[in-house]
Amino acid sequence: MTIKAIIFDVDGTLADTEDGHRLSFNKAFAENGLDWNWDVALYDKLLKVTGGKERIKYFVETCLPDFDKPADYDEFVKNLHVVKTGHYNAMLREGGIPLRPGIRQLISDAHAAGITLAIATTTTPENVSTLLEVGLGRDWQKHFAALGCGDIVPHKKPAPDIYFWVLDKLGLPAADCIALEDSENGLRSSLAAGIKTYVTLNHYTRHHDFSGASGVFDDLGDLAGFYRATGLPLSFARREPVVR
Ligand code: XBP
Ligand code: MG
Repeated sequence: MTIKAIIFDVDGTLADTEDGHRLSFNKAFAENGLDWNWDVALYDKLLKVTGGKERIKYFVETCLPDFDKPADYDEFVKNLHVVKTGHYNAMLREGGIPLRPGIRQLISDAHAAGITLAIATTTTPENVSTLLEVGLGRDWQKHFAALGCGDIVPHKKPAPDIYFWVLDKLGLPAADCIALEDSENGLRSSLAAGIKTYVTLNHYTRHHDFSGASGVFDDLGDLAGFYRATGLPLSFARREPVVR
């Protein structure tokens, strides 16, 4: 199999973003006079549901059965999510959420080798562009041939919709691509689209079931090992200074 494209998940994969999301949700709740507070343990459970708006509704349904829903509940949730996204983007712009080890080098090595790169994520396009502008520079979009984000598809991960959308945009069969994910929902989504998938772990997903993954890594700090495991036609020439 010659890998023609790498499709990247975003949250938890390109960067360890979920605590940034969690703190931003809490700021939005406080700003709207809600005494809701998502700590790490609760957020770990709520991450079962992908999508920030869907996650808020899941929280209300499962934790606040007596919550007096406002007349236009959808609008209420949408507004909370807009406020949350504002806080999250401010956190990104302050440089608070760097790319994970090896990600920048992998993107630059693969792009230079002519491998097509794409994004398949549940989060919003705004969150992706701010994260990657900070992490890769203003011209970050030059690296990616397709950006599959958030509400562009009717069903979020673990449904395969976002990966089918990206494959269609790339005009490539699943067999020519690999995906990089961090969570069980993400892996189920990419596998359901028929895409060979590698996983990098984080503290929210370490306990997830990664059956079906072609490889599971703590992170991409050892890019040479990742290139060997995936068969990516890339030679790893360390260019980033090794921080001792
Ligand atoms: C992870 C998600 C997202 C984020 C929050 O997305 O499920 O919902 O948790 O971002 P990924 P939003 O597919 O990149 O792992 O509030 O913008 O949804
Ligand atoms: Mg993810």
